[in-house]
Amino acid sequence: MSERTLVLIKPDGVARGLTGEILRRVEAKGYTITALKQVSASEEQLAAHYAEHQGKPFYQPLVDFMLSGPTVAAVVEGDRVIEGFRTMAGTTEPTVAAPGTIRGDLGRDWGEKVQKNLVHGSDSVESAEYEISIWFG
Ligand code: DAT
Ligand code: MG
Repeated sequence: MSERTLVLIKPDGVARGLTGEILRRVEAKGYTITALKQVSASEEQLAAHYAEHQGKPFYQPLVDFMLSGPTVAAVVEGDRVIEGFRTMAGTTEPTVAAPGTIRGDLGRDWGEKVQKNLVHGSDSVESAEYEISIWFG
């Protein structure tokens, strides 16, 4: 069933010049990019996007990292793309993400205060619609 998801290439991915490589993987898989832009996220956007994590110890470092440079935001469509993109991204911590995944192949940095894991993908239909509204209005 076709659905859509929000994909973010986080500031580490943009800064390392991996935007093209990550979008190439999305397109090679057969998904369709239906909206795409580079944005400098605001604190308000990030508070909404990461509302579920507010109060956790990694919340402020995460927000500060997301404020550290531009992010590329994309709406991606395809059959079961929500789960499919998260599989392509790999597990949250890039140091242990599987080879073949974006985080496993390209990611490396993970610490108490720095979580550079290159990409975000929505985790449900509801969060996808919510997050697309945050990033694309
Ligand atoms: P994901 O990005 O895999 O969906 P998530 O939604 O649980 O992971 O968390 C959002 C981001 O927050 C994640 O990409 C990096 C950071 N994060 C999550 N869990 C963390 C932890 N235990 N320590 C530090 N940062 C964490
Ligand atoms: Mg998440």
